[in-house]
Amino acid sequence: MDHAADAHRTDLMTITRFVLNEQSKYPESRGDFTILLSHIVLGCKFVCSAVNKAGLAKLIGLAGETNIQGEEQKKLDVLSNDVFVKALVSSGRTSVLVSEEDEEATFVEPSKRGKYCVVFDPLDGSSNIDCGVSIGTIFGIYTLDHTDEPTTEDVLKPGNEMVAAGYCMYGSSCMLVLSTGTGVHGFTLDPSLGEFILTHPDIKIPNKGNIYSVNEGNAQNWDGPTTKYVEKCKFPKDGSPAKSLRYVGSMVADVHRTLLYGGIFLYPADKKSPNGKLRVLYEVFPMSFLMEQAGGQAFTGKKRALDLVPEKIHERSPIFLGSYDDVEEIKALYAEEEKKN
Ligand code: AFP
Repeated sequence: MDHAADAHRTDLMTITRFVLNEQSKYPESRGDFTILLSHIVLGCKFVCSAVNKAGLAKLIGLAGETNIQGEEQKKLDVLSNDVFVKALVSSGRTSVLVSEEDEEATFVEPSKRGKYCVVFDPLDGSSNIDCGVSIGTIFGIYTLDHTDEPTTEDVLKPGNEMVAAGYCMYGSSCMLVLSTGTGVHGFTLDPSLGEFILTHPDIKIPNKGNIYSVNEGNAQNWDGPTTKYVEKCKFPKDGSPAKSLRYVGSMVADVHRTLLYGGIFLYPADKKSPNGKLRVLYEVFPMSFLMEQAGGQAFTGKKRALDLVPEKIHERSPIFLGSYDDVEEIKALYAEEEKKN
């Protein structure tokens, strides 16, 4: 047995150690955020294990219910939602929860309330479950000004007021990507230890990328700027090479690749869906927060995505996010269009 190697293996930056280190920078901190995060981490580990076992456990399949979006819910969606709601409530650090799977916000009973609100999509990309493609959990965290009588207004805040955001991707490895407002850090689950280990410190998105990611099947319904932008990606007139197209159809996977390799992810408005498809609170905001923290940008077609103020908890918005210079190009096309009108 190589004891020296084993000893070295224990000097790992686990996610808990990382967050405790961050916490020590704020002497007034009482550890509430660390506790909340440890419950989110537990939820992610649980869902990861369920996703890995899905085929074996025959969890795959329809649960026979439809969610508020009118989509058929899969068993794993139901399970993941239950897991996260229970984990968040039992943390004793939350007051309001908004989940993609629940029509109404959940208000935590007074004895278990804490100062945080969590918005989340427990299992995003669930139409990919049956074919084993990467799926994930997305979350964003707000701080409440009070805990006496929380209302939905407490989560209808712009994304720039989020204190933390992240996602966990259940793919070839299980990876949790987190930002508490001081950069973006990636942790990979070591299944033998059951711990998330810091493997991608301080992720920075390249300023420009050579990949664009969009559902081109919707092209006939796009507006002018999106059509022009994608045309430029395929037939650049400035002599630069054409961009490659990559699209999984699972936001966590598409955004994760964009964050690591650079480029742009687009879910624009179209004639059929004038507000796009993706949800502001638990898809657009957390991913935009991460992109900005990594040095990229996130734009709605009208404004900086994090400046949106949602009016409904399940509101949608078009979104263009990724490398700074790539998003700059689409912003210029929308600005041109606005000048014409
Ligand atoms: P599902 O959860 O229904 O698979 O939707 C996934 C998603 O919300 C997001 O993860 C993808 O980026 C986007 O929808 C894909 O949408 P299209 O199938 O319309 O391209």
